[in-house]
Amino acid sequence: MDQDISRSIEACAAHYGEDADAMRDYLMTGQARALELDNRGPIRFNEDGSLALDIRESYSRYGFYVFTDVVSDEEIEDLRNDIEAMRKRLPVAPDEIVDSYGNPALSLGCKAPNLLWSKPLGDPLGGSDLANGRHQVKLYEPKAAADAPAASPFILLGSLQFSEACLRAYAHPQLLKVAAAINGDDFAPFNETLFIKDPFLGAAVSWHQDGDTHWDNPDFDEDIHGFNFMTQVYGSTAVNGVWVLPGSHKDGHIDIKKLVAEAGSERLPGAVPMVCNAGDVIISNRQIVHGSFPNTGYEPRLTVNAGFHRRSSVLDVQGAGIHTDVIFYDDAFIKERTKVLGYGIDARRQRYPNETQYTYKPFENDPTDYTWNSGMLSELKDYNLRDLSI
Ligand SMILES: O=C(O)CCC(=O)C(=O)O
Repeated sequence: MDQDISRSIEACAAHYGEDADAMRDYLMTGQARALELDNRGPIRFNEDGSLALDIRESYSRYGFYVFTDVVSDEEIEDLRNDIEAMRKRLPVAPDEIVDSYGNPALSLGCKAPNLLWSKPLGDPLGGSDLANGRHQVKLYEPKAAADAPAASPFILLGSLQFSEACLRAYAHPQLLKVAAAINGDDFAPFNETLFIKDPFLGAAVSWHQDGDTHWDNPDFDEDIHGFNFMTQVYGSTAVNGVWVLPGSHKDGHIDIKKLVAEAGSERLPGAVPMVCNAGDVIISNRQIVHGSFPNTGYEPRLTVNAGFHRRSSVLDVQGAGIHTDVIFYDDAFIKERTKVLGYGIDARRQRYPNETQYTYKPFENDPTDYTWNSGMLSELKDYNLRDLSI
């Protein structure tokens, strides 16, 4: 990990009052343990295209794996520039309809949920009924600086409709090969989201598991609720990153209130932070117990999240109603939702003509024209009404 975060560990501890020492110790112990795990390195495939067995096994053992140096510096620069430009076009405050230029804000008129705000260093989901109540406890909300804004951007759902760089990153061929290796050649999308953790502002996401639908499915297994790719635009640290309980993705639906009560604090024993550099991509099982503390450090984190499912987990399944209304997902619905992948592959081909593009099996005999033209982003408006929320 390239970032020296000792200053941020101190800054973070200083936000925790009488728990300062406990927090400092938790961050340092967790970071050291995370770096000892054998679950990081470049993406590797066997000659037949299958994912290297040790990677598959390590991902299965821990429930997450850090793929290093996946996204090139050039692409990271594109993402940073595009996301910065996009942020200037977000509404200037939660109830405003104009952006920082005084123009209609980017997300104006969208029917699907998109930008979520939080009070600085808050935990807006924790202990609430939001997202079917899956964030069972509220994390400590440190006090933000007196000059902090009243609210800051926290999560942006449906991100591909707002950023061509995100659309291209979505179709990264190595990542799509991993998606096929884990979820089959006919893998299906989940959703795409930005998690925004600005220094001294970014909100917490309380401990939770993402899955909602298949806990009691007789065919339940560790991969049935899919996974997220978390591309790091600035890197991820013990202070600003997501923490996980390694291996918990195999343990079914977990009573997190009980875990916290038994621990006597929100600092769950055995958890580790997902630490990595800009350009690294974490694959994280959606069933793993995970969460992030408010960003009380100096380094920003911006995660470009994109999730994928097994087709059998979503086909002819009633959705959980977390990211969209409760909807029954049939083949036509999934096909429509998958169009963004076709556009992403073509957008990427145009930007990186020398790269071998990913061939997505279900498109092979599909007559749909996935040609991408710059300026077509508006046609993706509200595409996330079809998120496959399970
Ligand atoms: O990025 C974060 O802080 C939280 C991510 C998360 O909870 C998720 O991807 O499900």
